This record gives sequence, C-alpha cells and structure tokens, in this order.
Amino acid sequence: MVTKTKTYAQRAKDHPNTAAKQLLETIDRKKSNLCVSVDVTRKANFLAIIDLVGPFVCLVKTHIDIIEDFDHDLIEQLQVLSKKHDFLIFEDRKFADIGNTVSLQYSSGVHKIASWSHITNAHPVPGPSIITGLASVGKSLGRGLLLLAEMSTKGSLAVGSYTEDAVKMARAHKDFVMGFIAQQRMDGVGAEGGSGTEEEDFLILTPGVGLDVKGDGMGQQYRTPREVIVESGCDVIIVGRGVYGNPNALDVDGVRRQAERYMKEGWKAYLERIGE
Ligand code: 5FU
Repeated sequence: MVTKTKTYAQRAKDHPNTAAKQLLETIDRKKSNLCVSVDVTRKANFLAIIDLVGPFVCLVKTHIDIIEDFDHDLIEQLQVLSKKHDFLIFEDRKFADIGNTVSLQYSSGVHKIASWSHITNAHPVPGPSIITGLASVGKSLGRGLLLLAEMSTKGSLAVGSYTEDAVKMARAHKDFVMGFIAQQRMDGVGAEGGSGTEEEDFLILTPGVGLDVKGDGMGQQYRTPREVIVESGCDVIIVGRGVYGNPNALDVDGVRRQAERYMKEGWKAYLERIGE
C-alpha cells in the first residue's frame, strides 16, 4: 500500500484536499500524529486541557455539544489556542441525517461548526447525500470530511459490506472526503482487484487508543499506538481519557506528561512503519 510507507511530508506535498494537506503538514512540522480528544463539560477545563496538550498535538478533537457553559468566546479562545500551538480542530459531530438537515446542523444552530472546525465526520448510513449536503457548506471553506467506516466499540455494526460501501462512497467524493475514522488502513477495502489506487490517499484517524488500560467498562476498546500505527497502518492516534485522566481533578503535570508520552509513542511507531 502506497500510503503506508510514504512519509507524512511526501503525502502532504501531493494531497488534493486542503484540510488533509494542512493536517499532514502540521503532523510533519510538529512531529506529532497525536490527536487529543477533549471530552469535558466545562469551558474552563476544556480550554485548560487544550492549552496543556497543545504543544504535543497535531489535532484537537471536540464534542462541542457536551459543554454546559458554551459561548462564542469559547470558540474564539479555541481558535487562539489553535494558532498559538499550531494544531487543527476536529469536531467529532458524527452527522447522520439527510443532506438538507446535516447542511443546517453543520452551518447553523448554536455551534456553527463549519465556521471553526477544519475537520468533521459523518456516518455513511444515509448514503451519498450526507456527503453532498455537508460539502455544500464545507467545501468552499476548505474543510475536510471523515467517514466513519469502522468504530472502536465492542459489537460495532460498522463492519464488512458496510465498511466497504463507506469506502466506495468516499472514493466517489474525494474532493471533500479526506479519510476515515477506522481501525485499519482502507486501501484495499471494496476495491476491484484487491488494492486501492495509486493516487488515492485517505487519512485514517483512529480512536480507541490507550497505553495503560484495555477498555472503559462502557464498550470502548483500547489498542496501543504501535498496534494502531504499525500493525494496522493508521495515520493519527486519537486519545482522550488516557491523556487527561479525571477532568474534575486535573493533574496539570500529569496531563502534560501523558500528552508527551503518547506523542512520542505515536511518532516512534510511525518511524518504525516507514522503516526509519
Ligand atoms: F468514532 C469513534 C469511535 O469509533 N470510537 C471513539 O472512541 C469515536 N470515538 C471518540 O473518541 C469518542 O467519542 C471519544 O470522544 C474519543 C475516545 O475517547 P477515550 O477517552 O480515549 O476513550
């Protein structure tokens, strides 16, 4: 598979999708393929964690709808931190409705996701119209979309022909779909004759990553950065609680230490993958 052994820098140079290119460039510049998922419910905690992990990440993942004291200032501060620490923003919205509805959910409402989030994602379950609906808002802004081809949870239904069809949908919309949330590379999936095409370069962003535990007792399943990057050929590790621990008792040094630890593990795994 072409993309598995190519460097992030080589891939950045040729990538046709603006958000994918920006992400690959950021990964290469910061030598970090770590995305931290900041799943906390208070604005102050949210911003504090992002400021702590900022130096170690290429991407910050949000669930903006869980923040109880959300306001516009939060977005402004998030954007300031994104510039200060040089990372992109990924709102893990998991859109799943008809084209017209998702275009409104993406552009409007309280959160106006498209105006600040470089990357977002969608379930392929409604079919291709979910992509065109989101693209009608995000494409001209240079945003990128990830399709959820697989999930990290025990018993996930996103397997087999569902995953294959997700990849086919993405191939038909390469101008906006930059990659997948998945547990492995998708190069050969759903393609005639076995492997993906030379010119195709979908990024694989992978949640369910942890170094110290194997699950969370609520269906989540964790693998190590090495399993994810080397064995499964994924591109970005997404880590939440493994980095910030208990958000109600933030250990400032601990958060920094863990972010650096995951960053180093992720990068070491990447170097092993490309044979350096
Ligand atoms: F699509 C997915 C998935 O398959 N698994 C996930 O865990 C998304 N996630 C998200 O990654 C989930 O919503 C959390 O925001 C994050 C994982 O957090 P953790 O604390 O590392 O388990």
